[in-house]
Amino acid sequence: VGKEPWWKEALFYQVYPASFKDSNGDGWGDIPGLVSEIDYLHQLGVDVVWLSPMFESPQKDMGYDISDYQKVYPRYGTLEDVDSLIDACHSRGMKLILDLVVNHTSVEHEWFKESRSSKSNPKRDWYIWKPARYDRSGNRIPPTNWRSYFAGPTWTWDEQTQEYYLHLYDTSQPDLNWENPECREAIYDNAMRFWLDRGVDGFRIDTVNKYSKRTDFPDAPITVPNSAHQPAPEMWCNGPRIHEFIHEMNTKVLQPYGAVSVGELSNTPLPSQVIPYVSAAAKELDMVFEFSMIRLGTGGPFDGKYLYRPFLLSELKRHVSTWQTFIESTDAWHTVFCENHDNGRAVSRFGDTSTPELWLASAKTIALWQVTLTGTLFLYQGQEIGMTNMPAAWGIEEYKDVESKGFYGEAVQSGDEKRIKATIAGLRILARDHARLPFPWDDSVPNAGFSERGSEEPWMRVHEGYRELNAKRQLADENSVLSYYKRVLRLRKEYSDLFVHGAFRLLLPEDEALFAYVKESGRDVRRKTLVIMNFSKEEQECCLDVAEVLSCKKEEVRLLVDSGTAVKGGDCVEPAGTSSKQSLGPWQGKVYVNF
Ligand code: ISL
Repeated sequence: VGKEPWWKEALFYQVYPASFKDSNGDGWGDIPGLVSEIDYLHQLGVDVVWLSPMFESPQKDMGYDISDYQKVYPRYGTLEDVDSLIDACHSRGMKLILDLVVNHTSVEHEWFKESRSSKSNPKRDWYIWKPARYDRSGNRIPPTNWRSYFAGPTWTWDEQTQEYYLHLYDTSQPDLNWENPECREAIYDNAMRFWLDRGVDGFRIDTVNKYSKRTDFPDAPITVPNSAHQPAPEMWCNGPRIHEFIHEMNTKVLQPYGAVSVGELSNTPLPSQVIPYVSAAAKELDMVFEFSMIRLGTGGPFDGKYLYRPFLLSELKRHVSTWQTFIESTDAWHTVFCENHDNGRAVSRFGDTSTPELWLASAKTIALWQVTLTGTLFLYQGQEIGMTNMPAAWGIEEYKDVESKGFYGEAVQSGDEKRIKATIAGLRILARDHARLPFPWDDSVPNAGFSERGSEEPWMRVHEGYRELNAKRQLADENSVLSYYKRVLRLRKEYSDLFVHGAFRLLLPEDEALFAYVKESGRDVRRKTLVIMNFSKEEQECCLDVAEVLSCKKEEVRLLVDSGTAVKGGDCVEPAGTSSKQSLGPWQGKVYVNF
């Protein structure tokens, strides 16, 4: 579509380095391992690899706690390995983006070590330090009552300098002080220009809406009774200077390098709040991740995140529709994703894993759903083979994530048996750990091709379903989830005016089994597509008259995709001419076009 930026139609693929491919048998994935599988990604149709943090880190939050922006965590490799990765991508016409984590560093970062060394250190003001308060009985209490994301207060006391430092996440992740201009310059130089100069093409920007905090540091209103620490995102999300800061980052770094950017916008649920970040005219970010859809089923992000709340398909559709249409009549752009390293697997959350047939059908329909939505599409490693959550029988000790442990620990501390049970049940669906299991490359014993034979235990246990569910097997099977992804990803590009750019209209909003929408081309309003998917395990009758919805004659309707048809090679395009009544089998999806 004319002079659209390249990244609108590009396929992005997130690699979580610890879990992708281990080349040296130490039980952790690494960059040489990723390089060795770059053709796998290329053949899938990936245009841009987004690599989650591979920087030096004590790994309290799997690399989102960085102790040196310019060093590679030794288990992941070396700077030279990153150079090889850049070459491997560029020589295939692909790009590489890194994770930019600059809301906070690790406590092990030199900047923080200096900052905490004394009140008069020149870097003292690079982090957020505050004196204690005292309650009526004279006990020391933190400067505010804010609760952190991973449980507990957002403040940690420093004995040596007798002040508290702020951390929205783990106590080992102190927040940088973006109010300090020197600190901002150091971030741009150290964490951004350094990598852009080496040839990296841009960044996924972590927690991009949290740099500007309220500087009067008020207490949050009490919304969780009997708790010392209160949810307080309004004190630090979308804060007073946030747009100024991001605009500065854009004009000083992103724009001069032509770097692509996608910002992570949690706790920003309103389109009116999101638009300023992604409006092209604002010159802040190219794209953002918005979380309403992916947060379905979770409780509040603070105290109750893992208290699972079942949801209806109509709710899911409402969120999708809101975010599909919010960019219309603006110059903003949107992303499409249903997985990342912070969420349970899509097929376990939105699909059905109760039988192998339902797993296969629902994984394909999730693929069809994602590839037919407007925006830039992001896949997370393993989504393309329909990876599932860890087996329900695995014990709580398999959950290694700092957030899982924080919420579970808090439940245990409460001594409330019901809450402990509910938290475990919630973790089984929602925990961030599920997406972090080693990638099953093949059926080799013991590590599914993730690590060499006879090597160290992988840092997380391999899913025992790997003999059936692995990439090698799916590559050889044209009816696999992987083969299906490849085909529908090709169609997404071929008909990008409809699938990547089309105007979305939800049909049957109240239907709790069928997910149907029509999309219209901006190039030629007569070109339309209808997507109908059965999001249930029962057969469904659909009352839509396909020709009428597509505003064409019955003979002009073509069935472009039918996820229920076993494909015998070639493309899945079949001529149709269709009756008005549609019947869809369990998790079957169909796409019709009128040309
Ligand atoms: O609900 C949340 C956490 O419970 C989110 O809103 C969270 O703030 C958001 O997903 C931020 O995540 C990112 O930064 C974190 C890191 O742990 C995540 O892995 C990363 O994606 C801190 O760096």
